[in-house]
This record gives sequence, C-alpha cells and structure tokens, in this order.
Amino acid sequence: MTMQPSNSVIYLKDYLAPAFWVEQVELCFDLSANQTRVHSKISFKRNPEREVDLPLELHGSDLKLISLNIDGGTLNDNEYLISDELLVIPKVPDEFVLEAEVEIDPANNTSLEGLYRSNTMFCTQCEAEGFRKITYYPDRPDVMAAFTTKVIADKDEYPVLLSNGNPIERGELDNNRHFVTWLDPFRKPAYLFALVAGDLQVVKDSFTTMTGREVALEIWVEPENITKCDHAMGSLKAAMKWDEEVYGREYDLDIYMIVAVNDFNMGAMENKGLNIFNSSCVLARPDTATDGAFQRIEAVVAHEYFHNWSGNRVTCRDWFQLSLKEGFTVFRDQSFSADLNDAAVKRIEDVAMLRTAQFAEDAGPTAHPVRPDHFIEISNFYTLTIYEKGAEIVRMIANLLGPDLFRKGSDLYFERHDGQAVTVEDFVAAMADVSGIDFSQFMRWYSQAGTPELSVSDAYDSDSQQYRLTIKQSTPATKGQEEKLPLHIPVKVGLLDAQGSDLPLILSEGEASGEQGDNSRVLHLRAAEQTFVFDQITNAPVPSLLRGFSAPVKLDFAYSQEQLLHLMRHDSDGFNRWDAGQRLALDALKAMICQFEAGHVPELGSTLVEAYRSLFNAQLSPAILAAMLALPSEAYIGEQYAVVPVDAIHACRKLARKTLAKALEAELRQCLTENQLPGDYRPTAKDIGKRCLKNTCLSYLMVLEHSDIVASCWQQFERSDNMTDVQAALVQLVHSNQDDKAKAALDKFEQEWQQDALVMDQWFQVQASRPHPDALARVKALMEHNAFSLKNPNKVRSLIGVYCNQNRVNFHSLDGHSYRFLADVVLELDRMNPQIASRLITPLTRWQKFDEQRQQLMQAELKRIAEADLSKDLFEVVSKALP
Ligand code: B3K
Ligand code: ZN
Repeated sequence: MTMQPSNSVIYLKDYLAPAFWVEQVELCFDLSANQTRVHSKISFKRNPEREVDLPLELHGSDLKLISLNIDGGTLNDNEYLISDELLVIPKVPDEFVLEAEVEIDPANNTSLEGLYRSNTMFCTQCEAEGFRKITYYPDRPDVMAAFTTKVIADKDEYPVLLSNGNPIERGELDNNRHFVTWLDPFRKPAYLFALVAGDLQVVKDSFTTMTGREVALEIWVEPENITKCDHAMGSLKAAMKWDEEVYGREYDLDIYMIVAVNDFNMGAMENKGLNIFNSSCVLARPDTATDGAFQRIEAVVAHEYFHNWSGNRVTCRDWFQLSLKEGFTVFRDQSFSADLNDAAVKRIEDVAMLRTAQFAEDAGPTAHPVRPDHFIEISNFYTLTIYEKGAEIVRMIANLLGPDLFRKGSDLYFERHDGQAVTVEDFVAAMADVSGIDFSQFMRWYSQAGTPELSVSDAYDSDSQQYRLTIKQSTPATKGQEEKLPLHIPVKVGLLDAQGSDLPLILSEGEASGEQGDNSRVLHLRAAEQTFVFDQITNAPVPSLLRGFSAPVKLDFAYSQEQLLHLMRHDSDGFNRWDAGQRLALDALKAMICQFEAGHVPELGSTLVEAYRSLFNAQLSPAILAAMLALPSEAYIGEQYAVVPVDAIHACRKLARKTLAKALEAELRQCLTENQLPGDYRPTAKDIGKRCLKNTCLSYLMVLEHSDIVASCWQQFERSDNMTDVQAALVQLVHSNQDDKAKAALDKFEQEWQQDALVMDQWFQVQASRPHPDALARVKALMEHNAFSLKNPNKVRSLIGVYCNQNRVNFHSLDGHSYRFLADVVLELDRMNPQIASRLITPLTRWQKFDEQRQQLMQAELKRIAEADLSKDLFEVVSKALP
C-alpha cells in the first residue's frame, strides 16, 4: 500500500478519484490548550468507480490516536497502520461508520495551520491541508460532506463557541463547561471547516436577500477591537448586494460570521458561514487605519464572501485547480472594487502590482503555470500567479465574451456544478457553451508559465491609406518548460489622429472582435507573428496598444517621446494614458541610470519635467493625477533589466524626484493647498483620491526639506485625525534627513499606539523601509522590541518582509550582511511556521537578477539553508532556487 515519503512530488496527471466518499461527519471538540480531544464519527461509502478492496487511507499529522473503531468494533493494533502522514486500514466494508478519538496540542501549534491559539482564543485554518492536523480524514477537496460540530469548552474562558452553518443546540455541562452544536447542511470539503472559541464581542447587523430571506451578519472580535468593525460590516453588505445584482448569487445560510484574529498566515479564509480573518483585513477606524487598509478590507471582505459561490458551492476537484476558485474570485473582487471606486485607478493599481511582482515571479526559479502540474507542498502555490495572473485569464475570457454572455456563462457554471468539485476545463466549457467561442488554444494560458512578450511594429502607407500593425509573440523558457507555443492573446487597440481623437477602425486583414468603425477593437493574436491592416487611415496615427491592459503580457513598441506625450495627453483609455506616462518616465530614468553607470552625474531631461507640469492643468481627477505623478517604483524599474543596477536605480530615482520637486515646486505647493480636506474623514473614492494627491505632493516637496514644508509635515503628523495623513507624514519625516524630527515622530507614535498591534505594524514598516545605511542594525534592534514577535506573521511581514523587499539598497548591500540576516531568520522561522518561512525567503531566490558578486553571496546563503533539516515548504522553494 502507498505510504508517501516526505518531499515527494505530487502530479496532476496522477489524479484519481477517492476510493471512498464521505456521507456525513460528526465532530466533537473538547477544548483545552494542550490536550484538546477531537472525537469524529464519519460515514464512508466505497466509490464504485474505483477498484474493489482498496484500503481506507486517511490523512493525519501531529495527532495522538486515542481510539479507533469501525461500526462500533474497536480495531486491534494489527488492523491498521500509522505513519507521520497517514492512517491506513487495509480491510473495510463497502459502507461503514468510523469513529476515532485523537488528542492534539493547539497551544504548541506555531504553524498556524489546523487548530491553534491566537492570543487567548482557539481558531482554525484548514486550507489547503490543515484539517489533517485536527483529525484523521480524507483531506482532499473532492471529498465533500455535511458536517455537524459540537464544541465544548470552559464557560468563562470561552463564552463564545462558533463553527460552520447554523447553531442547533446549546447547553451546560459539568465542571463549568458549556457546549454549542452547529450544523452545516451544505456538503463541503474539509478545507472549509472552521471553529472558533474565545471571549469575544460581536457587532451584529442583517441583510435581506433578493428573495426576502433575512441573514444575520456577525463580526466577532476581541473586546478592545469592538469599535473597529463598521467598515467591514458595510463592505460585507455591499458585497452581498453586488453579488446579487452582478452575478445573481444569493447567500444560502441564515447566518454569516467573520472573526478577526491576530495570528494568521494569510489575509483571510472563506470557511463556510464562518470566515476567519487576519485582523489587518477586517479592523479599521479612521484614526488607526490608512485609506489603503480601508480599501483592502473592502476588497478582502468581498473576496471571501464571493467565495461562497466561487469556491464553496462550486469547489476545486484537486489543488492543481486552485486558480479555478482564486483567479475567478480575485476577478470578482477586482470588479467589485472597480464598481465601488474609481475603475481606472483600480486597474492601474492592479496592473502595477501584477507587472512588478507577478512578472518577477514568472521570470524567477519558482515560475509555474496558473494550473501547475506538480508540487511538493501546495501551500507554496498560493501565489501571485495563481491569484493575479489567474484573474487576468478570467478577465480575458470575460472580455472575449462581453458582459451579457459572461454572465450567462457564469450562471451556467454555477448551475451545472452546484455542490460539485470541478476543474478549470469545466469553467471554460461553460463559457464556451454559452458563446460558441473555441477556447482550445486559449487553454494554454493555464498550462504555460512565463510572461508572454509582444513585439509590435507598424507601417503606414499614404497611397493605400493603410496602417499595418505587425505583432510577434514569444514566451521565454521557464524552469522545466523549455518549449512554448503561441497563445491566443486579445490585444485591444485604438489609433489616435494628430488631434488626439480616436479613429474609426476598419480592419481589412486580421481577426478582431467589435464592429467595423469602432474606436477600439480587440485584435486576436494567435500566431507567432501576425499582421493586422486598418483601412481608410488618412494620416499616420499614434497607436494605443493593449488598452486597459487587455492581456498579461510585456509589450514592446518603439514609441517616440512625442508619441508618448500625445497618448499621455489624449488617449481615451485612462489606463493607457497613465501607462504612456510610465513609459516616458522609465525612458528618462533609464537614460539617467546609463549616465550614472558611466560615472557621469545623471540629469533628468526636461521632457518629463514639462510633461509632469502639464498634468496639473489636464483636468484629471485627483486620484489619477496622483497616479500619474508617481514615478515607477524601484522594483518595477529593476524589472526592466536583466541585471538589476540596484544602487543606480535608487540614486537616479531619488535625483529625479528632487529635480521634479524643484522644477514643479509652485504647482506642487498649490496642489497641496487645494487638496486639503476639511471635515470628517470618509473613506470614499473621492476623498481617498484627494488625500493621495495631497500626500504625493507632500512627499515630493519634502525632498527639498524647506523648513516651512517640514513644519507643515510635522503639523500634519501631529494634528491629523486620520491615520492616512498621520502615516504619510510619519513616512516623510522618518525617511528625511531630519534625524531629530524622525526620532521625535517615532517616539510619539510609539507612545500613542503601543497597545494597538495593527498600528504598531505600521511603525515597524516605516522604519524597515527607511533607506538610510543603518537600516539593518535598526531592523535587528527592533526584533528585540516588546511589540515584535517572530511567531506573529504580521510582525514578520512588517519588519523583515518590508526590509528585504522594499529597502532594496540596504538589502542588497555588497557586504552581504542582509542576505545572511534573512537566511538566519528563515532558518529559525522554518521550525515554527514553514509557510511564512518559505514566503519570506523569496528575495534570496531571485539571485539571477543581480551581478556576479551578489549572486555568489545570495547563493551561498541558499546553500547554507539547504544543508539544514527543512520543512517541505522551504525545501521545495530552496531546491528550485539553487543553481
Ligand atoms: N483561500 C484562502 C487561502 C488560504 C491559504 C492557506 N495556505 C484565502 C483566500 O484566497 O481567500
Ligand atoms: Zn481566495
């Protein structure tokens, strides 16, 4: 019988349906910090589609088996086998009830997977394979069952006892204990199981669904956080309404609960009826949370809610299909945020993140397809590729179908597969069935890793009045995937005339969607090289390519500065207006970097300065103006190079900001004054845009360090009633050369907020990203601060994650000290929390992007890590990253 050794590779092609289905699960938890007893009663039925006589194999890890019986008869030791990962019972009937009792130790569970403690509460995280740390079970998403869960605990310590579904019974027991029993009538895989117990308080509300059913909404938090739930509750109600209106999806249970916990590996978890959230993704009050946090909460609350259909009612057959639920749900939450806020700004933010971080992942040693075909540890695949590139694939499908057909397709998908565990093919089949579109070539998006590159050239012929666009596509080889085939890529284009107006597009060669004469058409690129011909073009146009970022690709076209300025001023596509500005800025920065590397003093050309100056009079919304005034990040600039010139990028970007600040001081000052917001804080798109613009201006002006600006920055820090403005001012003070002010601000902030874990995360972040040479020493010192703990993922991310990913000049310092530091931390962390360790190591795995000296230093640390006894998680990442 199969006993999988550790670190073995699991392949998609080996998928087999389970040998047994589960009809019904009854669980009883008797909670205690170190000795929780879990009793399970599971009815199994042999799957007639698998071979007869297969043994029963259940997953289980870190469990102490107390008792085991089948249909009431206790099993002898020789009737089952136990390894670190499995319980195997060779001989079982075709239908039977298995009862097991196990003991687990939540208080020493630092992996934050399975049942664990966060502060004084108990909570769970079961996705992807955490349920096996709770009891023996077929812990795979295609095994779905109805769960009844009884939770028993001390009445005073744990007055609140929650699980999935609806509460059906509660009562008192001996020894000051009580219990609540929950029934979840919807069949679900074990990864959606949840349990919470603690001394919690609740904010209650309700939602009336489209068919008039009343759903109780509850947000459970530790008592000190009770004033921070309003925004999440508002977001939840907005998400429920939006999903009814846009997708026709109604909530199904009588109650929907959210619980906030401090110790959490990810953002949140969509457990059926009982979402468990990282407190950072649910708690907000104007004085404690920034606009960014408010928006993230809105998005994450919606994301988890949307999973109730895209993930829970219709789930994944196996973990290779992870993007089936995650890509689709990210697309849904992006659309929701776009509808509630400024759609162009939302698209800009999402694409900026994708192009910076997902493209880097796709070009690195852990690159994988949106549907991977093998893994060692599935936790390593909750990636930007699965989530964000997965969402881009769904976006392309939605754009190919158009809104009405896409809605029909999603209705068909949900209806056809309600209650099932399905595959990416099932999703695409529903879309194909309603539209008649052939997706066979498009499916390669799911199986090919790497970012496709488009190289576009054009030619205008005044005699024939024809304009030709020739597009070549290629996808670079990635680890284990040398050969790439051409993809079906939707390229949305427009053509601008000399006045900046869109020309009607009449296509005489090439496949496109839309009507002849439209201002934008979507070209269907299928071959490695293809030419598209536009007729009746009376003058050479300026092409606006990849409008709205219609496909997740890199696009190269030899734009002249004049063409970019033209697009930046006139493009009817908001995204491409912004992108033209980014291209112009990148060109200017690259020129500076060249000068810097040649030993010259770099200078920012006047074209960019004047282009930025003109933005102030361009009638842009504050949010768009802020986005257009921001230079590409150091990370994104680095992405443009085969070998990242770390120091040159930092120096040149800083100098460019200074040049812009000097030249545009008057405009920046005026804009700063005009965008002050008197009155109460509101996290509306309009106000967020204004605050963002104002703080963008402030950050430019602070480069000049004029005393009046420093004084007003201090005043903003000291007097603002909202964290957005306080934090923006704090960053400027701490990152300036005004050491006294920086220290004073940090001390004051610490004094005020030392009791608030989430606000202290910001305090750590500001210091971790400070680009001064003492940064590493400071990070090390802060690890000793009593608000820091290596056991808390938010703290690790805020201090160490931010330092290693955002403080590039220091992290890549040629002494190699930061590489050594990260390796040491990762080794220590791997023994506590493998998921966090294997994520934190990411910047070291990107050694290919750096010069020889840095490569050697980074590789040496990876080798040192590889020699230790590692978790599966870290082993998989490090072994991929080693040369
Ligand atoms: N589905 C969860 C992810 C849990 C990952 C655990 N390793 C969050 C989300 O995407 O909604
Ligand atoms: Zn999700």
